[in-house]
Amino acid sequence: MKRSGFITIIGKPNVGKSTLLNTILGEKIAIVSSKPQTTRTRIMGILTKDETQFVFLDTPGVHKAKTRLGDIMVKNAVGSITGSNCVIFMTEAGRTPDKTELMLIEKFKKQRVPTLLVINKVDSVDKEKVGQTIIGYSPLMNFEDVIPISALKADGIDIVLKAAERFMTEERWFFPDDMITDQPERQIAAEIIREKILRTLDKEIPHGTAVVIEEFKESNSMIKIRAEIFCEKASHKGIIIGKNGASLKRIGTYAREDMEQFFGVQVFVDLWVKVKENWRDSVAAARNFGFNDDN
Ligand SMILES: Nc1nc2c(ncn2[C@@H]2O[C@H](COP(=O)(O)OP(=O)(O)OP(=O)(O)O)[C@@H](O)[C@H]2O)c(=O)[nH]1
Ligand SMILES: [Mg+2]
Repeated sequence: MKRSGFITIIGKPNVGKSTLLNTILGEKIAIVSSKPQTTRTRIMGILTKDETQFVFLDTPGVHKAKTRLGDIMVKNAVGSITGSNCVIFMTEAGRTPDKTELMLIEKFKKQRVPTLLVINKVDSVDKEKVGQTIIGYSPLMNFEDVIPISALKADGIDIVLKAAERFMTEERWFFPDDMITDQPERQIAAEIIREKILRTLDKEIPHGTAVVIEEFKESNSMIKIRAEIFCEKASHKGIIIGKNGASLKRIGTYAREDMEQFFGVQVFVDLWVKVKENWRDSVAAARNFGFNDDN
């Protein structure tokens, strides 16, 4: 009998949710950076193993939103709890629970969703700290399991899968067994470019950028991509482009390398930078860039 179910990965920004998703799938479908609020939309990752299909939902980090975009991100993350067979509540070793996390835990309780506490980044602190984190979080609710892991080093992943498997139900698979994500290729291309912006530039600039794929043309086993990078200020545009275009060139080169690996063909990337003042605070502009809060 086939089994399947939805597992939402949720927690504060930067704890390693997207890293976990990529490690579980063995394929990079969600972008990762050392900056908080990297993930902006819900990202579906599908793992079909033997008779079980796990449908993971990686979500934007839950934070105290300061922009309309932030509001939409948090709403989408919290909304993903509903209808999930279980939730992976992720935090990182060495941390103590804060208000945002307590709010999330209240939601898990209210929705009576089975919750696995996953404590990530155990590779970065000593064992004693991991123990303290377990003691700090465990009493907050009746967690189904408490699992220390390192998403980066792929340590503890099997235990997470085994724990989640208990909440999969007997039903037909929702997706073909060779499908790993529902993201269209254009979206993956846009996200790869955004990851390179996050990794190349400092401070607030990357957070105010959005990437729109204007052209995605496949021909003769190569893909030609033209993308527009929107930023919030004219001064940011200059920084993104850099001296003699050096910064934009670097972003394009890194993006091309990743895309060639992902798509398995030669890729040509053409990047343009535009300004759309304070778009993160405009619902209309955010919608135009593909963010909406109606799911
Ligand atoms: N040392 C260590 N670092 C990790 C681990 N997992 C993730 N990281 C790092 O933590 C940072 C954040 O990782 P992400 O996967 O982008 O975190 P996220 O929770 O998806 O963040 P948001 O999308 O902003 O909510 C990156 O620099 C990762 O390399 C881990 O197990 N150990
Ligand atoms: Mg993420």
